[in-house]
Amino acid sequence: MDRRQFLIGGSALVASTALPRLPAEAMESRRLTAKPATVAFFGPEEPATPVWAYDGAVPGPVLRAKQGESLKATLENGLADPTTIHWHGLRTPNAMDGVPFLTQPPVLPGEDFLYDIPLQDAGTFWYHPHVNSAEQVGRGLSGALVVEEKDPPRVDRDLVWQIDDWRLQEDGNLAPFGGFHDKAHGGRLGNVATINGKVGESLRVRAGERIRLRLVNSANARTFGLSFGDLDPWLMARDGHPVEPRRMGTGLVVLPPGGRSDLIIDLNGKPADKIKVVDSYYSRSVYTLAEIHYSDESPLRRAPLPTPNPFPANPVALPDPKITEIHEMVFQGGAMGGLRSADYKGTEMGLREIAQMGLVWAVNGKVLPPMEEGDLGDPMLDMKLGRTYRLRWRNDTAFDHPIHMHGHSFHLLSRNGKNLERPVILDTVLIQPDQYVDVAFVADNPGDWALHCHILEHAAAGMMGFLRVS
Ligand SMILES: [Cu+2]
Repeated sequence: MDRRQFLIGGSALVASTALPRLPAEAMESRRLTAKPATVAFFGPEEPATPVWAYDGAVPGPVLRAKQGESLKATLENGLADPTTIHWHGLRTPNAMDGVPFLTQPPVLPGEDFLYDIPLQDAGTFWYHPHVNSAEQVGRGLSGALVVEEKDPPRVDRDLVWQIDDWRLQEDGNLAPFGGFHDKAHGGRLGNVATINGKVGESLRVRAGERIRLRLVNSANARTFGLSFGDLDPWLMARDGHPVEPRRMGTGLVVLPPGGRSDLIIDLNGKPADKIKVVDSYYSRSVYTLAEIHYSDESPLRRAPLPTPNPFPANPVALPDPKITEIHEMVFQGGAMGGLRSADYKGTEMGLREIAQMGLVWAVNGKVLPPMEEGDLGDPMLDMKLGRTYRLRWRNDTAFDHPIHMHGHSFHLLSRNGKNLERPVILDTVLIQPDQYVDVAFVADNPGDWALHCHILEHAAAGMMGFLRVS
């Protein structure tokens, strides 16, 4: 029934102009069950894909909680393998960080584990296993985590796009995991991209709407570089942390694996317009990731909305600018990287010998041991609680590396020695070949914290170590 037929002849509903206050979500206290499931990426006519999923869905449920409250989630392991959950981007107590052997024993099949995390920061985060991550995340175990501000910015709708890619075979199965080629090159790049587990997402919008779009890249290895036609989105936050709002224009919204961006998009087009969202990060494979379709409805409001206010800052400590000592970490190795040999547990070894152990990357001339039981190696850096540290991460390889630090968010200061015009706080920074970045942070969270490349095949092949704060 179209209720508009009851409007008095010649009348139209008055366009609403005020932005609504979205209802606050209740604090999450829930179970998350990791277990096998199947999904039909291309509909019921095509072969289904066996996946591993939280609560039977790919991606897992969007968890919503409020800043200042606690996230309580019990992981129930219904897999045949041990697992954990890492809460990517949250500055958690060390015991809640989900890194096997470093911060907790892995959760064995049939067992469960309660994660109880005070939420200091608002923003867009995500969760995924940290055990055999390349396979467990690659098979579908991941979900978005939204921590709402105490007084959320007003928008008409608050949406999550969890972006992923999959390496699918024609029979519907995921291609086998663990290939050495992926480890030594750009990681496991997929052949099918999805948004919220769907191929060919089509977002219905109404002219005049203002939406907040939370982008999460949960792919193992693919960086996405998105453009939104002439929508000219506002970039509002990266990795959960607010930035000074700025128009993206025709610039790409770049999301490395593990990275997030919050956009505000004012849908200033006309009813029935269509917009293509294009991924062009890799110039050799440019494709349409999604479409945005305006409905035929009359515009929700007539006048454009003003510039959005910046989101409130999170309580991240400011690094002490007087600290100038730089700790350099040079990432080396991989295919075409020119590394001939490196130290492994005190012995200099040729790259071929190292590769026989499934390892192919090194940091400062050392191959980091796989972080397994009783074989964690030494911290890459010992830090004193409360002090500011400046790290320089240098990419001396032929591939991109999105470097991710646990337990802290860092200030990105410069790229290749050039200070950033606009400061950003991140937990994952994309470093391209022959680039280096300087980051700084206050080591204010005690414990052993993983530091690794978020191309998960790289992390599995020696690009994962840890920092100690004590
Ligand atoms: Cu890497």
